[in-house]
Amino acid sequence: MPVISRIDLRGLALTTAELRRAIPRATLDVEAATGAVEPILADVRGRGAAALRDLAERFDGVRPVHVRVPAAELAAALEGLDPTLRAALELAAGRVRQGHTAQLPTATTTEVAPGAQVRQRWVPVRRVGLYVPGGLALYPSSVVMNVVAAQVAGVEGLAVASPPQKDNGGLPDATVLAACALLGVEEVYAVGGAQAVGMFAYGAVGSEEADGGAGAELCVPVDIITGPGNIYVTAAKRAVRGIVGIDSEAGTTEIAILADSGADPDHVAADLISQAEHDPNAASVLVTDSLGLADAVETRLVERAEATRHSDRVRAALGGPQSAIVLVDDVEQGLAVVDAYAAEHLEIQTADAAAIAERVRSAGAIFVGAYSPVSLGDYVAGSNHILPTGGCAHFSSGLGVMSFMKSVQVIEYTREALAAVTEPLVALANAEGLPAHGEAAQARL
Ligand code: HSO
Ligand code: ZN
Repeated sequence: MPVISRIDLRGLALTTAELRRAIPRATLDVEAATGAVEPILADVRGRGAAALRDLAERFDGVRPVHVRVPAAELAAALEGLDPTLRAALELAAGRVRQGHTAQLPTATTTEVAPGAQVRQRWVPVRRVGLYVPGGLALYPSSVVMNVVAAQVAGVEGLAVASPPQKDNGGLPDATVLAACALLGVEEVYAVGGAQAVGMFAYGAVGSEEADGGAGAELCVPVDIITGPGNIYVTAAKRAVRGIVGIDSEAGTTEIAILADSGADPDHVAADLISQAEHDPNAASVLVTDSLGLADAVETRLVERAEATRHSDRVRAALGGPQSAIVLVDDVEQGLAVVDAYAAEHLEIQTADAAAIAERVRSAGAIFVGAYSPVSLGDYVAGSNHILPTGGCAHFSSGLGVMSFMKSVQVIEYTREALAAVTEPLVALANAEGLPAHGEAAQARL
């Protein structure tokens, strides 16, 4: 079996719908997971911390003593953090802070007529629940992405949840805890999966002494839940949406690379493998008009997949139906293909890469040129790595300060300005059969 399959689109004039289906996606059925998460959400809602401990035992293989991580454990984790790693986290956080500060929206004021003012101002939500996955890898970098974006937005209440680890006495991973402490987050829970989403959406009361006693308020509900996760986390977020706000769906990772004959096949292969190592269902897609590049990348994929630490996972991801080398006639057709695919991450490694990137409508994040690999954005670029997957980039954006903000419209008219529009106001009110609306304006004049 080849390391990766090929899809040949050369010579085909595809319709928009055909373009969207040209690259298959992993069949991870979030809808199907909904049935599994509903009882979990109901259990957390009904029994609070008692349910959280039972569910941790079942799904994480450990029963946490502390559902909320004690302050002393956070301090100890920061104390024990390797200095090199600390410096790396500080660099990452600094760049993400810079990149996100520039995103802050400005209020607008419009004088639509003399004395007639409409304004829009932006406010952060009060409290957020930030999810940091565990599972096949550990994600202190996702602490940085979630927390810094929320902090720059001005959110006052930040709570982080991450799965309890068997080898850390039922606490989340030590580096995850250290990253929280480093960024000043004091409220951290050893809760993973759908149960974390339930806790954030409904809040949770304590059940033991370690929670402050049975019935004590352990976790207060949040306004918005963000962060990446598996299909159960994603299904749970869908289920509680409306009770709380959620960010876009950030599920199993995807990388698409649009490359021409000028790209370095070894770099292309390295980048495809870098995201394949996340998950056997990860998608790695190369779209190219160069048969020479396709062949050379395939050779390098075989060699690198063999040598890499997570060889089995990488081979599963590359060999899955969601990964492929796609042959196109030219970069122009390739652009249409990747735009229709709407990858979480899109690399452009072609001549005039910046100009091509400008023409992409749909991608979670675009990495331009030979020296901007996806792993740069995963850690230290200054952008956010919590990005829409599964085609959600067609209609949603990666995490940023706007994910934590909402706008309020403010209307202020003078007597004269109101008088000037009362006639059309009354006409509209009467047309809708709502005369009291018109009378509310007329009564003032
Ligand atoms: N590529 C992942 C993020 C990540 N990579 C975290 C390494 N650590 C999804 O964008
Ligand atoms: Zn990654």
